[in-house]
Amino acid sequence: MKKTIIVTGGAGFIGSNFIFHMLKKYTDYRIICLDCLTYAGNLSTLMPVMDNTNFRFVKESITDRDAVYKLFEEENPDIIVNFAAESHVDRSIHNPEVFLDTNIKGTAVLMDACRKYGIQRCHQVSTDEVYGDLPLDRPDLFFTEDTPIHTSSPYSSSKASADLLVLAYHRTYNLPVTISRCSNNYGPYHFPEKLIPLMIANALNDRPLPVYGEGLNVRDWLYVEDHCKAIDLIIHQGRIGEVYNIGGHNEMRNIDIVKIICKELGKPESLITYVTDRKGHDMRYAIDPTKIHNELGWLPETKFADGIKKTIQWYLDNKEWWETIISGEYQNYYKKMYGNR
Ligand code: NAD
Ligand code: TDX
Repeated sequence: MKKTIIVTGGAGFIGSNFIFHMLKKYTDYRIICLDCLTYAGNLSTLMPVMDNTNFRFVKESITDRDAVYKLFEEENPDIIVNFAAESHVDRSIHNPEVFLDTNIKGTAVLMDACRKYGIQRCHQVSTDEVYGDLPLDRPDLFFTEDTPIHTSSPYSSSKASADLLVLAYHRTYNLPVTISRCSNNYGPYHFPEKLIPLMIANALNDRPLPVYGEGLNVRDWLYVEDHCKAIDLIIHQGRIGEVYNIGGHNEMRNIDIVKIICKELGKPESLITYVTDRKGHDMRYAIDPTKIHNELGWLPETKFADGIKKTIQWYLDNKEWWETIISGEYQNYYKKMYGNR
């Protein structure tokens, strides 16, 4: 059945991949991207779908109540999927405030709109970081949906606050919500401030590869398309009021990721430079995806060995996309973050 879906944050990494997935799979759905185009939002990413008559782009902030209400009045959406967020942990350590505004207050505005105008499903895209971290010497431990919230950074605290609000709106106002908590994504259109695209871009430019601390921190990597497919399943078949963890049991140490990138690009490991560690750096993330597998039949399809090759090839084929980004304001960011590290 035809649906209208508002996708917030759709000019960013995962949101744009989700829009591509949905427009391709559901040719009768109307998809509206609501994005205020922060430094992380990129309209050029959405160019391939701009002329699609089932797609509309709206440049507004999720924190702007009037703009959000107006959009709900215009579009009468069936579903909203909230990707819009400040998403970079390092930036949250330098400047937490915007994380609170966007990630918490913005989420509340969207849910108020859902209450006021009605909605079939309000889906919150959350993160495994709300569970805090796991020790390196306990490989038997994983995050389940019942793992207590225990955050480390202003970023993860803001995401956890949003999750709590979403669940409160469900219990208090009966809002039909779902939440997904995914592990680290990688793939096309990943902003080059994050580990994998930053290392690819630096390696291609023969610049140092800044590994925090000793590079032993572990992340659980998932190809972005697999995340998008999981959200697609949850918004159509997930149980209202439920949280679903998403992850593919693909734990890797940062240093090993960087070495793989060097190898794939034929660059020397001597580019690797160990720099001062991130403050409060989480040691290990590891998702137990049993619930989404058992209830919705979801399983990741892309193996890391294939996904990282595809991703690197995408960055080689789309140099203009990331070179434009790193030639602008990004230079100041890079100096501030890595200059004296
Ligand atoms: P991103 O930083 O690439 O994109 C965020 C997008 O949100 C940008 O297009 C930006 O312009 C937009 N945005 C920011 N503030 C906004 C506002 N006030 N109003 C409207 N739009 C706004 O982020 P991403 O990596 O694509 O992450 C998307 C979501 O997924 C986030 O909620 C993040 O917490 C979550 N998540 C990310 C990962 C990951 O590995 N990247 C993993 C798990 C969960
Ligand atoms: O230059 C770097 N050097 C480095 O060693 C960068 C940018 C990162 N790192 C390390 C820090 C982390 O241990 O690599 C790991 C991954 O870092 P990020 O790419 O910044 O991701 P992370 O902090 O794990 O958070 C990501 O996954 C969960 C996303 O950015 C979040 O939005 C998501 O919620």
